[in-house]
Order: sequence, then C-alpha cells, then structure tokens
Amino acid sequence: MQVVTIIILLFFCKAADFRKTRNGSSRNKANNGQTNGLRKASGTVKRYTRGPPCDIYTYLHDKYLDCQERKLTFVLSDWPEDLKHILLARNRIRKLKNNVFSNYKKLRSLDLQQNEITRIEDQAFFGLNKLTTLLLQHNQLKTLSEEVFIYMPLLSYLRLYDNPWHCNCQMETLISMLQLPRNRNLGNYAKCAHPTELKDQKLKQTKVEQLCNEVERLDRQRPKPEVSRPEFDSSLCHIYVFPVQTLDCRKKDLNKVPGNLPPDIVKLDLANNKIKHLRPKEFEDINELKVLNLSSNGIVHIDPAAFAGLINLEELDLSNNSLENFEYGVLEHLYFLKILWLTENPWRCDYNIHYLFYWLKHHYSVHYNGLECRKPEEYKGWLVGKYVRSYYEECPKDKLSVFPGTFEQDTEDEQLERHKEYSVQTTKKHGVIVTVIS
Ligand SMILES: *[C@@H]1O[C@H](CO)[C@@H](O)[C@H](O)[C@H]1NC(C)=O
Ligand SMILES: *[C@@H]1O[C@H](CO)[C@@H](O)[C@H](O)[C@H]1NC(C)=O
Ligand SMILES: CC(=O)N[C@H]1CO[C@H](CO)[C@@H](O)[C@@H]1O
Repeated sequence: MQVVTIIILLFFCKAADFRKTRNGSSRNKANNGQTNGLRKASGTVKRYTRGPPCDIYTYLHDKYLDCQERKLTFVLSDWPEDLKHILLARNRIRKLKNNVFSNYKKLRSLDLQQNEITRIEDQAFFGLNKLTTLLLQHNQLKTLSEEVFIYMPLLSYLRLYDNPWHCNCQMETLISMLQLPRNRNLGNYAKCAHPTELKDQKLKQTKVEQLCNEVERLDRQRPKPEVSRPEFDSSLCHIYVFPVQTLDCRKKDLNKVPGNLPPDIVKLDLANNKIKHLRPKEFEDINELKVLNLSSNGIVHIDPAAFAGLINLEELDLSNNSLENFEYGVLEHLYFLKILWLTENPWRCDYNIHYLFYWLKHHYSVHYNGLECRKPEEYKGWLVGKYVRSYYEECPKDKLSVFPGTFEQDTEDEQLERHKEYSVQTTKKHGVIVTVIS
C-alpha cells in the first residue's frame, strides 16, 4: 500500500521538477532527460489569468495547479475546485488561515515548501478529506498542534524538516502523533531548533517527557476552570469501583453528556439516554476511559472532535443509534481502539460512508460489527465494503488515484471483513474479560 503511494508521489515530484526546469530556474538539476518526456505526455497547459499567472494542466487524468515562484503572499480561493495537486512552493506565504483550502475537496497533494509560513490556524486544512501528501518543509514554523491534522484522515506523507521547531510543551501532541507506529511517513527528519539542550534532536526521537518542565506540567494538571458546563450531579449515576472504576448513567433521560465527569473512570455507560448530538471535546478530561457505551441514544451526529482526549479508549459501543455515516475525523483520536459496535444504525451507502470504511480498513486491528447499508433502497442489506468496491468498479480509472493501494486484494478484503465481524461476536461472548482489563 505504501509502495503505491510512494510511486504516485514520485510521479508528482517529477512533474514538479518538470515545472521547475521549464521555468529555467531549476534548483534541482537532475532528471532532465525524463522531464522532457513528461512534458510531451502532459495534456493541456493553460494560463490562468486572474491574479498572478499560474499554470493549470492535466497530467495522467489529474488536474494540477502550478503556482510556484509567483511571489504569492496568500492562498487564493478562486482556483478551479477540481484540482488534485496544488504546487505553491517558493512563494512568500506567511500564514494559513482557517478554511483556506476548503474549496479544494478533491485535493490529494499540497506543496507549500519554501515559503515563509510562521503560523497555521487550527482549521486551515479543513475539507482536505482526500489529501495524502503535504509538504511543509523549509518554512518558519516553530510550533504546531496535532489539531491541524484531524481534517486530513488519509494523510500518509508529511514533510516538516527545516523549520525552526521549538520543542516545548505546546508540541507535545504533535510529537506524540508523529511517534505512533502507523505514522511512519509523517514528519521524518524534522529536528528541534530550541531549546539548546534538544537542538538537532529529531522530533520522532524526542521523548515526550522532555518537552514539558515541572512548572508547565503542574500547570497543565491543575483542573481547568469550568465555564459553561453544568455541574455533574453524581447522585444521578452510580459509581462502582469494582472490578474497574465505572460510572453507570444508564436510562437517566440525559440529553447531553454530563460535564465534570470524574477524571479517573475507566468505564462510562451512557446507554439508553436521549443524547442526539455529540459535541466537540465531550470526553476531554477523562483520559483513563477504556470503555464507552453510547448505545440506544438516537445519536444523529458526532462532531469530528467529540472523542478528542480519549486516547486510551478500547471499546466504543454506538449500536442502536440513528447514524448514517461518520464525518471525516471522528475516529482520529482513538489510537488504541479495539472494538467498535456499529449495529442497528441506518448506515447510508453513499460517498460519505467512505471515511468510516477506509478508516476501519487502514486500522485493521480494530474489530467492528454491523456495518451494513440500510439506505438507499438499492444497497439495502449489502456490506458497506461491497458497496464501496462497486462504487469504484463503476469508475475504474479512479481506483488507484483516490485511495492508492487499496484495491489489489478484493477477495482478501471480503474475508477480512467477515473475519472481523466474527471476531467481535467472539469478544462479546467474553465480554467480562474485556471489562476486567484495566
Ligand atoms: C452497552 O449497553 C447495552 C445496553 O445496556 C448493552 O446491551 C451492551 O452490551 C453494552 N455494550 C458494551 C460494550 O458493554
Ligand atoms: C434501541 O433504541 C431505542 C431508543 O432509541 C429503544 O427504544 C430500543 O429499546 C433500543 N433497542 C434495543 C434492542 O436496545
Ligand atoms: C517562463 C517563466 O515563467 N519564467 C519565470 C521563472 O521564474 C523567474 C523567477 O521567479 C521569473 O522571473 C520568470 O519570469
């Protein structure tokens, strides 16, 4: 899977080199022979007239925007919306504001290297659901939070080197993210520039404990002042301490997740309530939580940041709700998820279900059940995996380009899906074991 991504990336890089060469100011002198070949192969090259002139061309069915070295100081919003690759290297962009790329929903690669970027707002990459490659090397970034990456669930290749990273407490979430085994192609080679004792140390190898000094750590541990959340009324729910710290809030007519949940609970049962929406950061302060039961609530929507902070969650029960799909990003916080219950939801098989399906596919250690189309009528009763494959069979040329490397082994996939469905049932039989692990 990685191999295909890398091959596609190489094509993209070569196309980029070709652009540079054509301009006659190439900084990358290798490749001349091949780039001429590519030039012939490329389709329409047309000048884009509004604003500083940029080139738009099609290469191997993908639309590129080449705006390299155009002295741009910000990102324009009126480029064609069907761009698959945007090349903005060597401009003078300083800041990426929220939603600057949200028009370019088909974008797969974004090259922002060699600019002067010092700041990226938290939602700058909002809408880039399909982005797999992001190049940010040779900029002026000092700090960045993990949050900016939640809108790019398919990101598999990220360059961050040659930025003056300040390895401090603010970088803790980003560095932890880069160090997860599945992110092995994100942020390689990037090094700390400050503080002196961490200078030249790779982000990938920096111990997270080194980032926050004692004062900051104590600061972070101090309970945050509660602003808008209602006091949690513990008389409403039962607390059990055996076998694990459990808060039982079943059947309490709750229409939202109670605030001020005890921070040390391991299991939270909110089944059979009336919580229709999960808002951002509902569970932020209960980091020890391993089992969360939200079944039978009539949930219709989950905010992409709803599960932020649940880094230890292993089991999530969302069965018997009113979910039709998951918005992009919903599952990105759940690093240690093992079991996801999805039965009895009206899953709608259209393009919006793809995120959930691909997330599960990429996180093959997560067992799940109940991912079956209920809407529209024509797919009713199909496994979602079967629907997604039929979607791509209808337009085979998109197969490789949209989700590289995921289509080689259809029959194996099907077996895997069934295997996973089966495994959940097995686990259910041993449900007791699951709750005892702590
Ligand atoms: C969640 O609660 C429902 C209803 O009480 C129960 O049937 C189900 O087994 C629970 N799920 C988990 C994972 O404990
Ligand atoms: C499913 O949820 C509804 C309420 O949303 C409840 O009335 C019903 O009993 C639940 N079904 C099961 C099997 O738990
Ligand atoms: C042909 C062309 O676009 N040439 C440009 C290449 O880049 C240099 C430096 O930015 C410009 O001055 C040229 O006009």
